[in-house]
Amino acid sequence: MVDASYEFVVVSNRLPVDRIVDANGEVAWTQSPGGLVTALEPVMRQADGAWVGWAGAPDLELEPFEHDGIRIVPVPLSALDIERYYEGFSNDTLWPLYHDVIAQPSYHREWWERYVAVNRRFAEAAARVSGQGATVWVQDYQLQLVPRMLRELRPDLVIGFFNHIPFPNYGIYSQLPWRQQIVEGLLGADVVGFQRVADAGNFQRAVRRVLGYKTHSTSIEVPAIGEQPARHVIAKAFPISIDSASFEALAARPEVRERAAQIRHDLGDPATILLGVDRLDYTKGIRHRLKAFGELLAERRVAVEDVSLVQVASPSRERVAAYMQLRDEIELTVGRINGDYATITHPAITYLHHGYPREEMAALYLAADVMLVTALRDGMNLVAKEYVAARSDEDGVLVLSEFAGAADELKQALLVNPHDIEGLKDTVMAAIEMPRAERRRRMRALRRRVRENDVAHWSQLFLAELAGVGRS
Ligand code: GDG
Repeated sequence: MVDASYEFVVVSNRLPVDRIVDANGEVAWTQSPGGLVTALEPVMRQADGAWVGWAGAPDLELEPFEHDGIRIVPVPLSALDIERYYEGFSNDTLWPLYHDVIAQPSYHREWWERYVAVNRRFAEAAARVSGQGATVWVQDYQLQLVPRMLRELRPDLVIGFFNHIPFPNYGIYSQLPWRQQIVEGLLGADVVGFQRVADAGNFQRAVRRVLGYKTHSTSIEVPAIGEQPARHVIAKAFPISIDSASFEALAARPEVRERAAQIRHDLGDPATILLGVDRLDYTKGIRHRLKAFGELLAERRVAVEDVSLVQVASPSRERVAAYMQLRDEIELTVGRINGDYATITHPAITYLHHGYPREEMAALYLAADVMLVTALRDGMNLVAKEYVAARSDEDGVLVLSEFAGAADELKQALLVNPHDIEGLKDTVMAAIEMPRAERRRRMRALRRRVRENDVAHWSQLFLAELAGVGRS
């Protein structure tokens, strides 16, 4: 049994802890390294907080427990829930749709039914643990129906929602057979947060078109529904960030710096190291990046002795067909480029299909002269911000897609349209050839921005907006 007593409740698809089973079958929990946990931890401790989410493995019926001062409330998912709610509706319907149909979304009614059922389970779990008048913050596209379900169960709660991925324009959104239910689900929140101003605008337009409600600036007028009184819902941009100070400190550790030097050496001390770090996902523009680099080699604008590309593609959603196909395409391309241009001593591309510890990621950022973020569509892109935070030497060039949310903030990066392969090639060359003084000037400005808007600032802004609503 859990008391309905928590004043601050976070609801996300995944819990902020990972379950580790050792060789003796002993179970332990470790905190997962995400920025969200770091940002919310102080609020959690101060406000008597609970975190509701899935533990990451099928069919685990776990009692709530305490981890590092945070109440963890597991929500079980069966293998069929994972297949239909998570891999299906979340990652093969909503994900491609919300990223401007870069891949074709699949619409299946039984996936939708499972999405509704699982969202209800999360809402019920949150309703059970929330104290009277508590603040509940629901995270991301897997749980868009939770705000409304929760409001129906518990009208006393103050409810926030944050969408970590883009919200598409209405022409695309309107494809969704359940477009009305999703918009109504989100409007159960008092504050609906988005990464970019454009995302909040797209959502407001969807509300006007689907439901005919009026909007003024960031406010949406929701009329009385049944017993529920008329309300104002705020839809607004709150660009997320990283824990920049801790990332900077990590990158400053002597062993991380030594590791960075070692990486450069092991790659044959090329004049320039280009780096890409992404989950292996079709939104990240990895193919476009490889194509541009392959053409630069073919045209002899760069040589493998001088310029080396390291691509970390961490395994992701490996049971979804579009991701299997993407992996094949990328690995074929890497193989061809290496086959054509690598020498015994100098690979053209070092391709790593692994997840790495944070220390290794920081060392890679330090080793890289040029960071390539060429997403075709991305809510924010934290890798871009991590690269900047790591570079306390004020060196390194960030090449950043216009289509990543981070481009709204990181204006001193070299902004690119990754679909324009010629433009991308020219930008990569400009990054390789950029004089030290200009690199420094740009990196300083980027660092100022990332330091000022860190993830703690992000959560404070969001929660302050939510507290304002609660008082009105
Ligand atoms: C979604 C939105 C939005 C990656 N590989 C490894 C590893 N990572 C870490 C990175 C970074 C995080 O994962 C990825 O965050 P991104 O923001 O780049 O992208 P998504 O995973 O698509 O995240 C995105 C974000 O939510 C937050 O709102 O910015 O737009 O799509 O922190 O460093 N970390 C480690 N090993 C790896 O191999 N340790």
